[in-house]
Amino acid sequence: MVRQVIEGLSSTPRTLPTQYLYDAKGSELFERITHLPEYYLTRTEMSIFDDHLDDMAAAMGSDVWLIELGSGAGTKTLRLLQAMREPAGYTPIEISKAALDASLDAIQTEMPGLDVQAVCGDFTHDLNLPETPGSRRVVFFPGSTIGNLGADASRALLRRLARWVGPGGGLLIGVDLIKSPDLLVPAYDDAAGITAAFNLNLLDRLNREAGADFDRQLWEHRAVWNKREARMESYLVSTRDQEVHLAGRRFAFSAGEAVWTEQSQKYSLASLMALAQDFSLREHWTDDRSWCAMAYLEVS
Ligand code: AVJ
Repeated sequence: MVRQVIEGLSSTPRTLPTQYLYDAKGSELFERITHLPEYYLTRTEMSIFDDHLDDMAAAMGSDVWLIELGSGAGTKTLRLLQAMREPAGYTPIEISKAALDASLDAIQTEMPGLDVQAVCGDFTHDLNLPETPGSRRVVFFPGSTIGNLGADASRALLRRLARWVGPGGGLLIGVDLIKSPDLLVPAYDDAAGITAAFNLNLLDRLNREAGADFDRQLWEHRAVWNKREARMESYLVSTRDQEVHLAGRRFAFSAGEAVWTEQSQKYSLASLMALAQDFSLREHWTDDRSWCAMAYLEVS
């Protein structure tokens, strides 16, 4: 963490590593974000799920071993598994042991006969997956989580997923579609300030876990729509000239200087498929306002 933070603060423009937004407090704040009136994404994806669950299960076919990336609480997954025709098994991959254990409890209670082989780990790194002999693998990757990765990292992840599932294997992926900044900006800068608290929480974590001395009173959350790159960008902006210390180093910030903490890529089906070169688009589903999409891809 210290090495990554030093690297980020030494680069131009300055960045802080996005993945550290999700400590216990950050995960709790993100959960609150998903209920905000401005944050349409979770609700909209759930409505696509409600309307097209059976179509998704049918597109995936039978004898499927479902692998889920960042399974979290796994509410969508249970419904998907129940709609699938005799799933061969289920592998949730989740970095948080606590979240993994909680979701396993729920799945085992609801579907006691299901073969579940969990993996606690970081899906952006190569992982050892359980053997799934005789069944087709389909990766489930909802929530536009892929949007937090840059183009290179997205391409690399999608290439690795294609290798994981192999020829004939699938990917059911949820993405947030390009829409008006009038909807996007408030979704990432809500009136109640929950997203600001989520972003600023990163500084508390770096103080606690990396020995930094950020004063969160001297930083402000900012959300910007980058039209050219089709992504929302979140920043922490220094409200005055100041110095921050970390691991024996000193970082000077000027008033108004922005540190980039998160990107949330927005997609068209074409831009998604341009990243997913090893896959072909089989089917996709959207909500009635076309704000989000679930796409089913297969390795050709
Ligand atoms: C969980 C990555 C999909 O980018 O929309 C929400 C995270 N950050 N509000 C997103 C997030 C600020 C979220 N993802």
